[in-house]
Amino acid sequence: MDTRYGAGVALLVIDMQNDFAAVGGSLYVNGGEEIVPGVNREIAAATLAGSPVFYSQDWHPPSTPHFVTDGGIWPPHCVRNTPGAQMHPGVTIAGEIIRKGVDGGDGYSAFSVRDARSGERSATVLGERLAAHAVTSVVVVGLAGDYCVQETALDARALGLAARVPLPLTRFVELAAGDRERAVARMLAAGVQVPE
Ligand code: VGL
Repeated sequence: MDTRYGAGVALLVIDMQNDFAAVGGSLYVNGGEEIVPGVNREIAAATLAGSPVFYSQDWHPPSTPHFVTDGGIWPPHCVRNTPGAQMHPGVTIAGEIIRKGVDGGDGYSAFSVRDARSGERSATVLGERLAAHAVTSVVVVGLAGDYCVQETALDARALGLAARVPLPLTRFVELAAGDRERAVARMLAAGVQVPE
């Protein structure tokens, strides 16, 4: 990856959890485990250059309108305190873990959570953490490219940050055929760099 880390740049590692990244996970994203070595190299490069690394962790209650069992669209996944919610054991942890989806919100973006019932948005601590580090540019890797990675990158742009999503370091759910292309197009339109 030709990303240059250093002052003002942060690495965001999105939802590298067993339910998404491990074969057999309840919302396994095809090929999720394949990106672990590359993500670790990125974490090492960021750390070496002094860039902060932040991790998001989906952390749902057992019952949430996000799940198909309660009116949502997703199989139950990343239920707090279960093995599926734990980080993939292969991923190096070298920074703060920020939980999302904690109170029944959807938790797609690492920056903000939307309550499925009221539609109300609330911010996670990520925005303030980045501001405290004077971050102006983020690299977003992890899962999944058409959901949490995309929403995080779009929120970063909305906050005025430069954002980059290296495609080799994500994988896509592709709930519907073409979701990958649509996600890439939407990110490009928002000014996200999406290198192949
Ligand atoms: C995600 C679907 C549902 C993700 C989370 O991490 O991209 N996808 N919840």
